[in-house]
Amino acid sequence: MKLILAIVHRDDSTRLTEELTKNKINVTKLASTGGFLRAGNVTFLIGTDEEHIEEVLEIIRSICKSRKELTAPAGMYMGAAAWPIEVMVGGATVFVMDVDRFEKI
Ligand code: 2BA
Repeated sequence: MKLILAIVHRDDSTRLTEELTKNKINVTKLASTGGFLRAGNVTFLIGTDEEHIEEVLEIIRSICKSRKELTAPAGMYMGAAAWPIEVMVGGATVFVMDVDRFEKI
């Protein structure tokens, strides 16, 4: 058993949920916030067997696209507001972890 933890852009989260559930993949979504942009994103928890890992990753790849976001750095620079900077976000940040034990109680 593996746990996939995938942090995705909020604009991709509805389609990703639909596609995963359509393929009978169980998913839990958590509202999360990126530390750098301090903007909302969505964290997916997906518990699945090893043989489904690539299928899940392929679905995530097909839906989560990278995009540019503008962010205003915190604070002032020499008395003036700092210029917004552009950062590239996503497609998705994915961690795949081993699960020692899985029980539904
Ligand atoms: P944020 O922390 O809001 O980061 C958004 C994007 O800003 C990142 O996109 C990256 O392109 C850029 N960025 C982050 N830290 C930066 C820095 N110190 N200097 C310059 N640019 C920086 P992604 O890498 O695609 O990450 C998207 C979101 O995934 C992150 O949102 C965060 O919520 C999560 N994430 C990424 N790497 C992570 C990690 N190693 N552990 C936990 N969460 C992670």
